[in-house]
Amino acid sequence: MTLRFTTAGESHGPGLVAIVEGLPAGLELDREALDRDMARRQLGHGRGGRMKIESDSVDIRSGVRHGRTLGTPVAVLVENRDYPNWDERMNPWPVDAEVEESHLPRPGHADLAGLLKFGHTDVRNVLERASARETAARVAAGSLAKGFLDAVGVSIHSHVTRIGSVSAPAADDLGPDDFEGVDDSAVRALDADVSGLMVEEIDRLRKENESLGGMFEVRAFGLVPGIGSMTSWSEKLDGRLAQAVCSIQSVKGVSLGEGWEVAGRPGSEAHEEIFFLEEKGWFRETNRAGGLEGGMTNGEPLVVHAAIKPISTLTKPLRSVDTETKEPAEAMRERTDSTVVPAAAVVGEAMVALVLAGAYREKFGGDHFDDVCAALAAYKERIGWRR
Ligand code: EPS
Repeated sequence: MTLRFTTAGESHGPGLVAIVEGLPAGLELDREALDRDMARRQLGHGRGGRMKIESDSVDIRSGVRHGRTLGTPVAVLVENRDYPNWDERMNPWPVDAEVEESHLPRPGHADLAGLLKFGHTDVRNVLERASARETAARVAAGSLAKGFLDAVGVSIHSHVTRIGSVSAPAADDLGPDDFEGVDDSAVRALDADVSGLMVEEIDRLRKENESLGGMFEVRAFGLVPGIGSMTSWSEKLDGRLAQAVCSIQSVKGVSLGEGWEVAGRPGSEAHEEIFFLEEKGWFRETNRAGGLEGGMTNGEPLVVHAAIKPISTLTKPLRSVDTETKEPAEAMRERTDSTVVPAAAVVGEAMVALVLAGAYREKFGGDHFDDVCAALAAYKERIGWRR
C-alpha cells in the first residue's frame, strides 16, 4: 500500500480536483486544519488581485463519512471563484463568442515549450494548467496526508528563509514550537525584523515592476528511522522528496539539510557522529544531513530547502516573439503576483507530507488506521526507538 494522488484543473476553469488514494480507513480528519491549510496558502505579502477573488474551501466528494476516512479514494473539489469572469474564455464547451488567442509566450514560463509540444496556437491552452493555481489542489491533498502523519506523531512546518536579496539568519536547531507564530508574519518568516525587511524588498521591487524569488525551508519532526530505503534508487526518500518539491511551480533547486554547504567541507565537519545512551537510545548531536542518511530517515528532524525563481509574468515584460507572425514582441502582460514564496512554503509542506505519508504507508501497511498504529508500535519496539 502506498499513497497516490493526482490533481486536475485549469487556473481559470470551473475548479480544481485532487484524488488521494491509499489513506487507511478510520482516520479522523480535522476539518478546521484542512480549511486552515487552504487559507495559509493564500496568505503572503506580494500576492496579486486574484487572491481577493478566491477564498479557497475544500468540498469533499468521496472517501470520507462523518469525519472519518473509509479507506476508499478521497476526491476533493476546490472551486475557482474567478470562473464566472472567464466563462466564455474557459468554457469546456463551444461558445457563441470570438475568444481572442494569446501568441506572446513569457520567458521563464511553460508557454513556448508547451505550445510547441502540444501543437496549440493559443498560449492560454498551456498556461492555464502550468499556473500555480494548481497548488490549491496539492495543498488540499497534502492536508489529508498531514492529518495521517499527525496521527502517527509526525508534524510538518515551514518558513521563508529568503525573499529577493533578504535572507533570514541560519537557524539550525528549530523545534516544532518555534513555528507557532510563523503565519502571523506577512511573509511567513520566523524573525520579525527579517520579515519587515522582506516586505520592504517586495514593495521596492514591485514599484520597479519586478518580481521576486526566494527560498523556503520545510521541517518534519517525529519521524522514526528507516523511512525510505537504500535498496533502490526509486526507494530513496531524499530522491523522492527532491522530485516532489522540485515539481512545485517555479522551484529551481532543492537541498536536503546542509546539502550545498557540506559539499565544500572536510568529511570530519560534514557528518553526524553516532551516540547511544540507555535512557535515550540512539541519537546524534548534529543534523547537517537534514535527517536523511542513505536515502532513509535517521530519526533526526527532516530539513528540506527549496529555491524559487522570480515569477515569470512581469509587469514590465521581457522580449519575446509573436508565435503567429514570428516578429519580435513583448511577452504577454497579465494580472500577477510579485512573489509567491510565502505560499510556496505551504505547498512545500504539502508535497513533503504526501511523500512522507506515502513512505509510511509503504512501511507500515494496514487497511484500518489501528493496523498502522500496531505496525508502527511493533517496529519501534524492535529497533528500541524511545522517542
Ligand atoms: C498565477 C497567476 C495568478 C496567481 C495564480 C497563479 O493568477 P491570475 O492569473 O488569475 O491573476 O494569482 O495563483 C492562484 C490563483 C492561486 O490560487 O495561487 C500563475 O500564472 O501561476
